[in-house]
Amino acid sequence: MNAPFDAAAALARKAASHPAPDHEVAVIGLGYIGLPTASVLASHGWNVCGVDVSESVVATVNAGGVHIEECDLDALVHDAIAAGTLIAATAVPTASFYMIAVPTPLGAYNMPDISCVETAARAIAPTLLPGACVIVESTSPVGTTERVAAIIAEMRPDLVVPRDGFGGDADIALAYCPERVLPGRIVNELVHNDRVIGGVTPACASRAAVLYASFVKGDCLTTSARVAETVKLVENSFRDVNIAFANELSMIADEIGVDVWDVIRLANRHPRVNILQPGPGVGGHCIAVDPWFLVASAPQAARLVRTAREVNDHKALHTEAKIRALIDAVPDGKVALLGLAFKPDIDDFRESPALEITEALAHTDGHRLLVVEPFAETLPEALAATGAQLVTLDAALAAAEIVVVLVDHTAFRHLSPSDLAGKLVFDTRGMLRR
Ligand code: SAJ
Repeated sequence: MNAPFDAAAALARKAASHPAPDHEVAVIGLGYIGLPTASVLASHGWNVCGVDVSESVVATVNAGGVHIEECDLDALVHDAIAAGTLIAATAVPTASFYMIAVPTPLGAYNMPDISCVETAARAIAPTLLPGACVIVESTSPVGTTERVAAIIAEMRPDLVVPRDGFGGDADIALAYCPERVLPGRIVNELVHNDRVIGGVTPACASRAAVLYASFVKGDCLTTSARVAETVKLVENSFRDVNIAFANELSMIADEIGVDVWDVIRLANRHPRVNILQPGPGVGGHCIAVDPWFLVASAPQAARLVRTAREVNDHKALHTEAKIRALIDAVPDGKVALLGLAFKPDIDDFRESPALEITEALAHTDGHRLLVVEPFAETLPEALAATGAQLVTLDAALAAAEIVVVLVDHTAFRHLSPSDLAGKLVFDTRGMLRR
């Protein structure tokens, strides 16, 4: 009896039977995920080329520097460049493994924009040798890996490109493996988190798993590309829905006149209840964005996910209205706004509800605003000409009649009721209760 055909082994044989490519791994996109991943791979024995459209990013990385703030990243990049295992370039080289880690922003009407992934696929296609493996890491709507396969198939009719349900002898592998790391802990979580690796075929998943198994200490779990795409969107939607519950509770509590922090603290003493924390809204480039990709994938069915997004977006407007009521209660009083970042102890202001609220208030009352943000050296562009001032915490507390906690940065957590005596205080994060 013949042994069953092993497509993954056949792919590996194809890769070995061709001349060695320029690089073992090409990482397309040197941003928050691509650069840490490229340098972690380079520190695990791979010969890596990081590719970016920005010449200044490429120059910075080739000089051993970083253009983003992330714990442990600078040393990792510096060492990999010095060792010669990592280089950066603007053109895609021939490689054994290609990893696409480019942005997938929200376009008009909250629809995902995957044009950067499509552009990356078009740049990779001409360089592919038989045996190569292309992996998409960018958070993507369901079906994106199949779209990448279609682009490659169209541009490279000489290659047998795998497709869903195809069990035969493909020339390349295509897979989806979502990043799931927390900003501030990226380098650590890249290595220690479990990974979900979805292949267009099972052989594609096995081939991609070879790359991840070389540096991941968590489990590498293989599945189909569509499941892996859905898993990523579900993870961030789960968090968004749960934060929306906490935010909705805070608005219900306002209406019925109870303290939401007391309600959550006491409800969480139930052994199977774990309510998250309300805040001024939800920010960042993941939780506030990715659920829309799930909605776009199944608009009629994704009712709860859509509503959670709307509740969390509405919470920022609700918070702004409550601050305006305080501003109106103290005519001409100065207002200290503590924090602009999207979450504590981070210098990232993307989709930040604190920034959105501050901008809205600055439109009408800029001259009354004293902004305190330890992670900013100057005010963001949108606040620059509004009359709002960036000041130290001490200066803000000395001058302000109203104090609003928008972000619970560690630098604010020592504040006690006596520091705020005589002022109107609005703590959107429950920081002063902890
Ligand atoms: N927030 C609350 N209440 C809470 C928890 C968070 O209001 O109880 C707010 C935060 O202040 C912030 C927003 O939610 O504005 C998002 O913060 P986060 O810490 O939940 O998430 P991110 O955006 O820093 O990272 C998330 C993570 N996903 C999950 O926790 C499911 C991370 O693992 C993902 O890799 C990342 O998104 C991503 O890139 O998708």
